[in-house]
Amino acid sequence: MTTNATTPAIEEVDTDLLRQMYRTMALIREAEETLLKLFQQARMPGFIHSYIGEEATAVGVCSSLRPDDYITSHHRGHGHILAKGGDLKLFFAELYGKATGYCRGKGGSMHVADLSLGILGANGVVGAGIPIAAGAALGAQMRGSDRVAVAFTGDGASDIGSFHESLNLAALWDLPTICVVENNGYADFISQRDHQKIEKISERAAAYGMPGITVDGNDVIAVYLAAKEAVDRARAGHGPTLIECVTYRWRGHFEGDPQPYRTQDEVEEWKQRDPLKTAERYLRERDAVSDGEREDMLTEIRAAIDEAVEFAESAPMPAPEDALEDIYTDLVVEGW
Ligand SMILES: Cc1ncc(C[n+]2csc(CCOP(=O)(O)OP(=O)(O)O)c2C)c(N)n1
Ligand SMILES: [Mg+2]
Repeated sequence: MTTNATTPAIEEVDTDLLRQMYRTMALIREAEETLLKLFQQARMPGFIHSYIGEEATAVGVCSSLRPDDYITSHHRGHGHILAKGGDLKLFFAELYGKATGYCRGKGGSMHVADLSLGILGANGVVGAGIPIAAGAALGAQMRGSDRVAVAFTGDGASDIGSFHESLNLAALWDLPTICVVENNGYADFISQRDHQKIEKISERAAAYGMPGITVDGNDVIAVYLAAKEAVDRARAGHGPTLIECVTYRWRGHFEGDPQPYRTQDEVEEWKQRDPLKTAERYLRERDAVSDGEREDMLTEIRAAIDEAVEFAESAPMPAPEDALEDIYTDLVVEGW
């Protein structure tokens, strides 16, 4: 079954939840904008794949999850970590490669994990998070637990073998997993129309024997409602769902990408569909946010981010002698 995006039932979403979702989206936007500034000032090392413009997807999906549910993320994963409740200080310290970071500075931007929050890891290998989520779902099923596992992935990743293999087995074994394809229109420097024949990725679900749905990935309510239905279904033992969230990345593939493959007009057009503005409109329609409240919220978020940056910048680098600690293989080669 493939369903078209439908008008979301706004009234089904509680105002407190809507406010909370807006706040988390604003937190992700502010954290990402701070990261960009730090990167431009050469204070932030490594590669940055910005999530700006896609916030409604991470937040809509993670708001439908319980704290003990699992997620796997990818190279553009900052939004997922923060939407699942990631700690700002540990997050920033990890991105700085510091010893106090989530993975003691050994993971960086593309490998943030927090097992206590069910965040099984971002992943620099395209498509690699999908079988990990399927495996976590299989584990939950075998233990008789009702936890579900979400794999966040991209349109490019939906062409990778691990996507097809994971969805096939997930459907066959009724695994409690949800594959969320963030279709932001591009894989690296290639537009969707140049890397796959189909337009709607959710149509692939039919080939595996699972429901598939395409939603407006910039509308947090639409995403939340689709995710909630899929999560309820998975938790009740009825198997996986493929959710395609149609969205757009405002920045280049990575910071420094000259973006010859798209026009600034296209970018500007999508900025008119800012997911934060849509969520704010929903709140204003309910009289649930004033300019003053919005400003207070942003001030509070910025203060928390400043504190996290300070924590990260003043933290020590990992000690060279700890390089072989916290790794899964314990291979000692004679003479090394
Ligand atoms: C297995 C693998 N192949 C190729 C790459 C290089 N690579 C990094 S990101 C990317 C594009 C991914 O596109 P998409 O899944 O749409 O995610 P987006 O960047 O749009 O969020 C590619 C090809 C990689 N990291 N891993
Ligand atoms: Mg993409």
